Amino acid sequence: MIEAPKGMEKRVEDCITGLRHGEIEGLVRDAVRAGIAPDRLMGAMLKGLEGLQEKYLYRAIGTPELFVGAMMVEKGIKALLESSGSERPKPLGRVVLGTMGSPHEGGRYLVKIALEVSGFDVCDIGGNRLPRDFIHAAKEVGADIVAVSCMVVYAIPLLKELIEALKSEGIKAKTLVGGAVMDAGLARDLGFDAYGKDMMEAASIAKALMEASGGTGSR
Ligand code: B12
Repeated sequence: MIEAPKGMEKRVEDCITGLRHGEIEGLVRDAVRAGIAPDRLMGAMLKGLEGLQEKYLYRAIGTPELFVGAMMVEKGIKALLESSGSERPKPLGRVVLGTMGSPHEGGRYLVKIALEVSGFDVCDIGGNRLPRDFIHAAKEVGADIVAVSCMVVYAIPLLKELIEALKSEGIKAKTLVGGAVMDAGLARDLGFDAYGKDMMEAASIAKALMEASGGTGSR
């Protein structure tokens, strides 16, 4: 019997919130075969990730489970792209993402997956990055958004340098920052367009930044 599309989307979502990591690829492939549109499946995986974030906030799960969930979504996206071929949804925008001045990568990974499952193309430039690395990547990919993870206080002056360098290079990409030592006030004082406290905010704020600039970033 062919399952109703809504039922399959819910199963994908529940698979992620239930952390049943062995099932995600098969479920996504079955859903594609059943004719569910890629953007609906991405939406189902995003809901799954949202569900995990909620559990995390209520301390029902810890950080390791969040990473398992993100890895499941990464596998799900890969299975979706492999099995849906040319039907790939048009990206919402291009994001350059990196960690400024330190090697921390956990938060950046979660942010990357949340952005990807929300429909963004993400160019992850890694950790221990300097302003010039962001500038180089933003020019190379034509970034709509430059997103920075800032995990240590000694990277804060580099954030200021980055904002100045983006201006002087005439790069009009929107800027988003987050990480353990950041908050909204500091982000504003440094000249960032937005601050996000976690991966889900990173995704929703990136969408809002794109909408505010008419869907094309500010390039
Ligand atoms: C794990 C860890 C490490 C690991 C990193 C391993 C790795 N491969 O990533 C290691 C051991 C390498 C490390 C090293 C150091 N660390 Co460290 N580390 C941590 C720790 C314990 C956890 C970080 C983590 O993964 N959190 C889990 C993830 C999920 O959370 P998160 O990263 O905060 O990300 C979330 C949000 O912040 C947000 N977010 C993150 N990035 C972005 C980006 C955007 C755009 C948006 C919107 C949102 C967003 O969304 C994420 C999830 O939803 C933190 C303590 C802490 N509680 O944060 C210290 C911490 C960040 N480290 C710290 C320090 C000082 C260091 C060292 C400098 C220590 C030293 N003296 O050597 C070195 C760095 C050395 C160097 N070479 O530069 C300090 C920074 C304090 C400060 N005031 O500067 C912290 C806060 C610990 C502390 N309380 O002192 N560290």
